[in-house]
Amino acid sequence: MRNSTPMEVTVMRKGLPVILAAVLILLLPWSAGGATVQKLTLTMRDFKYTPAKVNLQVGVPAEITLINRGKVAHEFMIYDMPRQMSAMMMGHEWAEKTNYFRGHAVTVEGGKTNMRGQDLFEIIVSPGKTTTVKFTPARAGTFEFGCMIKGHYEAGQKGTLTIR
Ligand SMILES: [Cu+2]
Repeated sequence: MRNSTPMEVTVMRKGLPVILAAVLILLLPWSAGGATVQKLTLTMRDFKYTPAKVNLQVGVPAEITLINRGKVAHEFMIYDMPRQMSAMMMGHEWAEKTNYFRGHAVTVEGGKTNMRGQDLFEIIVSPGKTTTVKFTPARAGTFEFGCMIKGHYEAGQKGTLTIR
């Protein structure tokens, strides 16, 4: 700017509102429709999730795609970080008690689901299948996701979901 000729300054002054208008037009569909979706893909294997550490933003629609590349079915549930979860039944109880999806509107495309009352509790994905889970995280914190099928959690099929 310091070396600009008067001509260049004029162009810049006239050009700025046009550029601003163009930026606004580009941004409008995103802000107006809330079209931003945060997408995550979790691959399920016998017996782990990849990646095992993921992040989501609170208040932004989320889409989690679960791909089962294992030889057996796997579950997906999100719950509070457990202090200790040695036995499988304890795990299921904890996951149910602290189920992240409580009070959330959740859409699941593909896969089987189990409900607890009005709330989605777990999603079961068959080998070779893909399931998409859509919801808007309402609560921030550090949570665990895991598969509570006998032996799977114990073998390490779990991960950490941080919601900010
Ligand atoms: Cu599993």
